[in-house]
Amino acid sequence: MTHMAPSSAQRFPDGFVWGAATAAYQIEGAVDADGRTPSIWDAFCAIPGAVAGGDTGERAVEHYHRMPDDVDLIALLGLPAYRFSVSWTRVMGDGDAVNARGLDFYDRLVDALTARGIEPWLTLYHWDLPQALEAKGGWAERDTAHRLADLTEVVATRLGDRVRHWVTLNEPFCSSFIGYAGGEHAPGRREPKAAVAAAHHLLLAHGLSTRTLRSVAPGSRVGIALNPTTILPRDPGNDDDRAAAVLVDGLRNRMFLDPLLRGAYPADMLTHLEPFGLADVVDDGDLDVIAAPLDLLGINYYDESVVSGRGDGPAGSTEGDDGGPGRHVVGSPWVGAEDVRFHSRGLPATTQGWEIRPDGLRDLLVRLHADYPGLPPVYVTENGAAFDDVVTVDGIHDTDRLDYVRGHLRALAAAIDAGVDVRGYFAWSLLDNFEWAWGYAKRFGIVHVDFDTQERTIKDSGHWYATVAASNAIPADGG
Ligand code: PNW
Repeated sequence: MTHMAPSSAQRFPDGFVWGAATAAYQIEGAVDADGRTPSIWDAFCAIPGAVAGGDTGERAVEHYHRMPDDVDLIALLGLPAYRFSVSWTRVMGDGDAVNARGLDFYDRLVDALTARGIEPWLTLYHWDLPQALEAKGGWAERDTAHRLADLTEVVATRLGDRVRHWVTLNEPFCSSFIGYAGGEHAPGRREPKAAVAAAHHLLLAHGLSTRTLRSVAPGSRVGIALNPTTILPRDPGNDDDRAAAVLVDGLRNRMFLDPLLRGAYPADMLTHLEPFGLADVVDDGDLDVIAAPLDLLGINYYDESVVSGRGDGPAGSTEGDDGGPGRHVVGSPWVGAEDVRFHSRGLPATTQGWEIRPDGLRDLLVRLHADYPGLPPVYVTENGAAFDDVVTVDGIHDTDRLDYVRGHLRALAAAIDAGVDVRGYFAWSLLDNFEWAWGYAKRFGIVHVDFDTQERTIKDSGHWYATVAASNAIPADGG
């Protein structure tokens, strides 16, 4: 990099929250332990070609058995907050009955965190629907929303005395459109109408869970983690490209932001998704439930997208790659917009081909602040990058990941300067882990995991991030 480092440290506002994030299926392993039953990800991993390398979460990084050591690692990094998710099928088994041994694990985790002064941020749903519920139709069924509220009640009743920060859902765009239309994520269905129903039922589940949290764990702070991003037309002067960008922006961003923050689906999405039954699944009163006030908005940020209405790029993929990382053929998550093309800009990219433009984070946050008056306080609930690690005798010098995080933190500071109320940042991820359809081929950790020995080693990015958290600032020397 040739740009000059800022001459003085960039400080963040007092009380800014620094943390790292994980998700249950990506780290826990122990899929049969203590009464856990299969989720859609266990079932999806068994489909030949669904996940690169035939990888599964069966072992993952053994967090279920190494939890106390992993919590020590968070303490060693000096991070004041840790975002994790609860495995639905550990806590509720096949659906109705509470599985005490599974719930005990999260009780121990929360105790371990609070004993070390680490604030738990609990995500209720990070993609691991019980397979038993999928067998009944999954998120395409309205009843599933009520089942998540049941889980919320169980978890909040047990942990609500110690957990003050709750995230209902992680990235409902992915759980609905990628899981039910694109098929690149579990449950691997390619049914556009089911995906649209799933999107609404996920939002409803968020609203019902929020309501439950208000009554069971009063005083807690409740939010949702979305993954909005900027959708740019390849040629801003081309009508087709501009129209494609508006459409993709609708499906990825406004479909979720508008019901939550404005209490209504966007008019253009109601029209666009009319043939796919959106209006049919929305009952009277649903939007009031969905739009209940939030205490915080989680933003997971990785990259931007450039689209055109036609052309020579790969059709309908999520991130510009043609097809999934596994070998099976995946469809398009872009319901009714399957002809949209995604393009690269030739920028430096991560090993997933996700192009790096840190200022995109600032631009996104400034836009959200402008478009949604009354935007709740924002926390970046995920940000990070997949790069290959070179393990050397004197450490893991992941300069590329460190640069990525530093660039995005500078962009975050710029968003705050521009008036956006941003109050925290969680690095994705604490540990290298099971990266969904990419399996173990992509590493996001600020801590390296040897997938054979399970040994954990803090990377340079992790050491650097620890200094940021300790000083509440990006160091002046840039190093
Ligand atoms: C997010 N896409 O996943 C998830 O919240 C994490 O669990 C995941 O490990 C992380 O980001 C890195 O991928 C995404 O294709 C997966 O648009 C795919 C997409 C977006 C987010």
